Amino acid sequence: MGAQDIKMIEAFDQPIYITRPLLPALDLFAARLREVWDAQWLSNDGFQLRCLNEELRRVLRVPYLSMFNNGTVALLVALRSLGLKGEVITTPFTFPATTHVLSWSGIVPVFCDVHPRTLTIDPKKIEELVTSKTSGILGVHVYGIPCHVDEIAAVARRCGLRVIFDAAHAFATELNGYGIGNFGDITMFSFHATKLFHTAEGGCLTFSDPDLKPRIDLLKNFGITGETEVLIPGINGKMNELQAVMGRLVLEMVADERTRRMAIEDLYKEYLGDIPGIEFIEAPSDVVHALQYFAIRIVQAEFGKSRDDVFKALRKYNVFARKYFFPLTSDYPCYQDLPTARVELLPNAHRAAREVLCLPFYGALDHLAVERICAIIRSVRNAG
Ligand code: T4K
Repeated sequence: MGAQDIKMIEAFDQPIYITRPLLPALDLFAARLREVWDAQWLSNDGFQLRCLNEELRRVLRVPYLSMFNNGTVALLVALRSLGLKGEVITTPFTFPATTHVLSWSGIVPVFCDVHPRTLTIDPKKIEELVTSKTSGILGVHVYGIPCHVDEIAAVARRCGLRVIFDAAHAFATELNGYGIGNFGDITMFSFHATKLFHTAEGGCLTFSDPDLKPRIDLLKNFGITGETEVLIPGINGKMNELQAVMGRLVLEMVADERTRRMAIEDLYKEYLGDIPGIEFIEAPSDVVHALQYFAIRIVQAEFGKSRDDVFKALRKYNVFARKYFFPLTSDYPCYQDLPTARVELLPNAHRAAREVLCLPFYGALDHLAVERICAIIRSVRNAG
């Protein structure tokens, strides 16, 4: 498609969003709800939750798992369960939740630049940020691309730090044949409606230390140990039975959704692959990747136009691509005065935040729509 063809591309009648949630057939949902009604049990370690817990433990291939009402509260509990305090080294290229949970826990976020290719926390730059106050590292498997887990483990061992991974984007990701939830001390998964696997809102923590299980379960249930005994200041992090019902039905749809997303990913690569200045963010070959987002980088010097030019053009055609993650969390007014938030210390993260764009990506996305989205992107390059 050439420059002259831009006029021929029509805007979409309906908005095309970055994602649409998987929704089970309503009659199946109603039938499962009947079980909940019959049991008259809506929350607090119910039957549906226990079933989902076991099903997810098998899918994620982890020894221990604890379900939560959302991923953010799960992260708060992860920090508390490991007793993290002082400073935690983390990435600014993430959703607000990752940085905010540190702040909510009275911990100072220490921003570390990201690796230029994987966009995850750069393991080579972590050690120089360690001080006597550092208690941990909080990495993000951004877009489902795994952090450099071995190098991070080595730094953590040398410096006596705990490691938490935010795997909000990395459901069922595998690294070297292991479920991604097996690395670090604790991993958090988000089950928000926008995630490939979801429970409308929800999340979980995975870990391999059996001693963490009772502690995490206690922390997410107010610290209650008995009818008349409360041991520690816990919070309400419990997933309810309606969320668990949704999750059990959505889980049955995940394999098919992954197949559909693979086909869409192939189409994007076919239609965009030859455009100078468009780069794909590829998972390494030893990774079974999440298929959560389809993110591209637009390198202005080669493409001729900026990421924001493409973003605005897509909006005109009713396509709601997203700039995950612009701005960096280190640029939020609440964090920008921290010593490690200085722009010159985070060059790779700033470049990524300027260049990335997440395109619509979900199984029900029509293949002709993908073709049209790619034609719009191509037309931006060709436009004068
Ligand atoms: N760590 C990381 C790295 C994360 O990315 C996230 C969440 C978290 C931690 C925290 O986990 P949770 O506490 O959320 O479990 C969305 C999600 O709300 C958020 O969960 C997610 N990351 C983030 C990357 O994306 P927004 O503000 O972009 O959502 P919103 O409402 O603009 O939705 C995006 C599009 O999805 C909409 O334009 C249309 C579509 N959509 C959305 C919803 C909610 C639907 O079609 N149906 C829906 O029900 O944050």
